[in-house]
Amino acid sequence: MAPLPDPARIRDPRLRAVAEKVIAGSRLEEADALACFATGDLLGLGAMADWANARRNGDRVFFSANQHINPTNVCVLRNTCVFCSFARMPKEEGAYTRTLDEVLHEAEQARHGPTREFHIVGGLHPKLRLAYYTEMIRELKARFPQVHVKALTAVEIAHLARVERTSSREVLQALKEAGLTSLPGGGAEVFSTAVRATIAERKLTGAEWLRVHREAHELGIPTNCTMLYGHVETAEDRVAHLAALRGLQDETGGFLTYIPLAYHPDHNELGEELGRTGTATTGYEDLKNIAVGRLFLDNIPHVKTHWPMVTPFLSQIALAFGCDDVEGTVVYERIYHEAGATTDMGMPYHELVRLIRGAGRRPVERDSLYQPVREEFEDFTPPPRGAPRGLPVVHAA
Ligand code: V47
Repeated sequence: MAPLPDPARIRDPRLRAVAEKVIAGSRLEEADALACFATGDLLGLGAMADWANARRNGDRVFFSANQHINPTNVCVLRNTCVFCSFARMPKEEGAYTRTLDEVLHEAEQARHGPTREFHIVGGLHPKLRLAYYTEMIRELKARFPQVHVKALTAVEIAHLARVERTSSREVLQALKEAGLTSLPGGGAEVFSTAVRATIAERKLTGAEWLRVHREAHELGIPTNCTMLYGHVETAEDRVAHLAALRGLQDETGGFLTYIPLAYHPDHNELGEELGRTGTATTGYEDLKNIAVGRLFLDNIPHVKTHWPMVTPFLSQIALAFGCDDVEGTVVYERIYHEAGATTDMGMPYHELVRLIRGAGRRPVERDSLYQPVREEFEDFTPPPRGAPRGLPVVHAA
């Protein structure tokens, strides 16, 4: 267990009252979260979040052997989600839509790796029907029965419901019957109506995003949750967003992990408007978002760092700032690389183990439901130099 944060050693006096609550296990108020976002005492904040995480998760850090698959980048919101660099109009250069065989082929390419999760998200294609996705999930489960399928954001679920002229609950039910395990947390962005009007005008509202997740939880489908930060949102917007996530979790208990997503400004309209390139957020902001997430979301079991966005280096540091969950092997990441991320497309399995161990933590390979898959790495030998990067490496089960 990390050493207890001593309120007397926290430099920012406004954080001392927060530290007392954290130690007592009392829930933080929105004003506490605002004080955390406002502080310059990053190490004091980190010590509190590290302690809160250690109390819950000990020194275990979870990761998954997963493969991201993006079946299409064609999206009806292409011109209105101004922060996104991934989406294309149907006839625009670079637009693609995979056939089912192509998706299966992409999954087969990583078959030699120990994949335990397919993470499937994409654009809102105007013509793709629900059957395309149910068939995809059925075929993947038939060929890879041990692999969990985490697929389709709340935004895609609501879009499919519109295409099919049915309810989002019906869509979720059909996907569950096909073999869906859980939903990823994308599409939440920031729930504030004013922010959404600026960055994602025609996307479903925050209330609708929460409704789809509530429905999933009621159907026994656990989900993840996210917040996109580092664009035009204020600290108040962030805290209101976190409060809404915490409120739903109080009702349903269906969220597995919270992932703060750092905005990337390259090749999108918003980045141009803001005059930013490269990295929009700073390491300070990235670590604060992890720490505040851990402290405020006292009812969500895990907080995940998305290394393709914030780099493996910062993800490793995040493990001392309240984070117990690292994005997995990924294999081939497209969404953030379109937006300027300079990280590798995927991370070999042994590098994830090394990254977690290097932070003095205990790696635990998990499945999509956070059940441990592998905790012993004594016999673990990294692959020979020159092994392909971005593809998971074969290891003993
Ligand atoms: O909703 C899009 C974000 C999300 C940009 O559930 C951008 O385990 C930064 O939600 N800069 C989709 N972010 C990805 C997502 C996710 C990622 C990893 C793990 C999980 C999980 C979920 O990507 C979108 C949006 O918030 N995004 N464009 C951009 N330019």
